[in-house]
Parts: sequence; C-alpha cells; structure tokens
Amino acid sequence: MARLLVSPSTLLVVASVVAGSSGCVLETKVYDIDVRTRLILAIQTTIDLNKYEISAIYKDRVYLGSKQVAPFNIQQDDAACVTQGGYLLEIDNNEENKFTWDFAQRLGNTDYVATGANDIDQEGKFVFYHSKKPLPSNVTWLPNQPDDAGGNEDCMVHWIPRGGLNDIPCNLRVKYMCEIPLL
Ligand SMILES: [Ca+2]
Ligand SMILES: [Ca+2]
Repeated sequence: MARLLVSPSTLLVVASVVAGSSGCVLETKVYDIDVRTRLILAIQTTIDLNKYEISAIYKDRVYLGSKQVAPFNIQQDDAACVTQGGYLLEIDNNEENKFTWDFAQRLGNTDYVATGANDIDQEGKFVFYHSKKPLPSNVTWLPNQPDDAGGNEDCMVHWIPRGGLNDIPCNLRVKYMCEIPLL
C-alpha cells in the first residue's frame, strides 16, 4: 500500500493496489486529515519558537510562555499574542488554572507569569484584557489574594514560588502566557 499526502491542509489520499479475481486494480480513497494532524500543522505554521515555549495541547488550544523576562506591558504583550494567533491567557476555570500553572512553573527564570486578567479600570473587578469578559468568580486565587498590596496591584499572575494566582503591579518584570485556540 502506498500513502501520499497530497495537501498539507485538508485531505489525505490513500492509494491501494488490490489483488482481485480479475487482476490488480488501483483503488484510491480520500479522507479528512484527523483533528490532531490539523492541530499540529496549525502549530507548526503559526508559532514563533524563538520567542515562545509551547505547551501540550489542552482542549483544542495550546499555551505559549514567553522566553524573555521583561517589564509586563499588557497592551503590547496581548498584541504579541495576537500575532501568534491568540491572546493573553484567560483562565476560565480551575482546570485551566491548574493546566496553565503546571506549564508556567516549567518556564523557569521568573517568579511571575502574567495572564490577561486585571482590575486596572475598576479596583477589585478583574476582567480579561482581550475579551473584556469578567474573570469567573470560582477561579481560585492564593489565600489572601488578590490583596492590591500598596494600592498598586492590578495584574493577575501565576506566582511561581507560591504555586497560585496573585495580583502584582502591572509593570513588574515577568514572563507572560498566551492562549492560542487551534480550531
Ligand atoms: Ca488591584
Ligand atoms: Ca497581591
């Protein structure tokens, strides 16, 4: 059996030589490439691997961790995520919280990995920078966080040494995480 990938985006053509009572015939069948293959192709064509670490696939998306530690700039860093096909991390529930924490703590070289959640516009009301949706109230922060320490903590991060979510000043040196939907 010979297999030929004729298109990188949509179709897989399988050609088979089938021996039958009337001799050999050539059969061809066309299949959709499976979802996983499409995801892998999407990742390979989109992500700048010089700038980002890439997570495993989680629920039809991947996460990117910036490699460089730099002062967080929520507007510029979200725009950088957009160039990769996504947006600054939006943690919708504690399962996603756990998955992105596991990835964040592997990035190394920083205490903070920034998300897109912030209460810049209204103190105590955390929203996602990109979608403008509210941070769900059931997402679990570290104990006694967010505390708006010094009256100056408006950006939500994975706090690596403490193992959970904290609010910190929005201009601290961090890595940041992008969320990239693949479908
Ligand atoms: Ca705050
Ligand atoms: Ca805090």
